Amino acid sequence: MSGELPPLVGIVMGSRSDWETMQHAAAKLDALGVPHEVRVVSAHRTPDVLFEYAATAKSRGLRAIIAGAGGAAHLPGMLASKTAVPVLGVPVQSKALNGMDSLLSIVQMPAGIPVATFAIGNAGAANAALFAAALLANDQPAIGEALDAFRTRQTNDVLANDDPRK
Ligand code: RP5
Repeated sequence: MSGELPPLVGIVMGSRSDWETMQHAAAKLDALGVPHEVRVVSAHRTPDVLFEYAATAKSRGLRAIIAGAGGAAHLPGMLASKTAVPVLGVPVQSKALNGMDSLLSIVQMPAGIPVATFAIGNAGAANAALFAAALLANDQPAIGEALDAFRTRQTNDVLANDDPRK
């Protein structure tokens, strides 16, 4: 849904290789009608872009930043250090350590600069998007209604398929 309305959520990731995971955040925001943008912003390879992105996030109207990174995953914490916009961190599943490195890099922020940290991988990306939508729902009724409808559908799907042998 990028392009039409000004984005309310920024999805950023340390590398194009993170898109396989982070597309799950974009898909959820699309499904809920949340305007968003998607960028590759690397803490290590493009630090100046990271600073610029964080410095302008609030004035551009972003209300949340979903940041995915793997390995030595500094991106969410560095963004959070440079903007007051809430940062939702998604640990990408790394090849060497299965994402434990990403998780610990993101979750173990010292007191003072918070990053809301989600599960490793696809579930974390999807849940970060649902969480961002829940934040926005406070003053965007259409997003709240979309979120309620999603939950109702999810519940009904489980209830309609409650015998795992079928
Ligand atoms: C991190 O390094 C990225 O977030 C990615 O998860 C990881 C590997 O990046 P590539 O080598 O695939 O570009 O900065």
